[in-house]
Amino acid sequence: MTAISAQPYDYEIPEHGKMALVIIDMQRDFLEPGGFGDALGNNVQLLQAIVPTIKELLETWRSLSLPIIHTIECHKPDLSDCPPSKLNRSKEGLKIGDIGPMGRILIYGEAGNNIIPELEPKEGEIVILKPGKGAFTRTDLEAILQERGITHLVITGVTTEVCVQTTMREANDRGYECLLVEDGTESYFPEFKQATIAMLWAQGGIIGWTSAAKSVISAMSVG
Ligand code: TIU
Repeated sequence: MTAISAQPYDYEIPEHGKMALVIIDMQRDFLEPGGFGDALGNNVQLLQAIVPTIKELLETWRSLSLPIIHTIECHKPDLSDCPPSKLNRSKEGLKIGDIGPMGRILIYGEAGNNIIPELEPKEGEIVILKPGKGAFTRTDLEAILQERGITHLVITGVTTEVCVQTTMREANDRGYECLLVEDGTESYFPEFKQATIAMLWAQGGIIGWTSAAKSVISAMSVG
């Protein structure tokens, strides 16, 4: 067994097949102009920086035949899975379900809802469609992890303090050992990203670990 150099201390790599790469919501809706992130008033360009890093992690997992999980934040066309508490958050701009330049905002199957081409899932990789921020909420993720014996999650994606942090907290409460890749996650608010990283591993790793992608990749290559 080897370990990844991480904060607040090393993260031990489990036996082969038990550690999944989780890529959260790397969709056009969050990374490109005209999507959901843009409609909420954010500078979506900020999220582009992590694409090559996640791609490198993805290629590492693929080369080692390890489990890969992609998530997509999306809703049904009739919005029956989008409660008013989510639909009515923003008072300005396009809302979920409205027609934007890449199709209906945050609706499954629309062009803007797809994962960006650079990180497109391959056959055999798990894709979780999630209506909430957390990837365990109203999805089959927990059942899939249990069925496959996955115990460790290396987490990437957007945005750090919203869907990424919520998912990591949900996972930790369910008993999964989680490591967030610091340069594999991004926020529209750099200060929120930094605060999230610090709060996840404070108090002796209260929610889990964080590490740099190069530390993850080098440990995987050795192991
Ligand atoms: N708005 C924002 O920061 N995030 C989301 O709405 N969803 C995700 O984080 N994926």
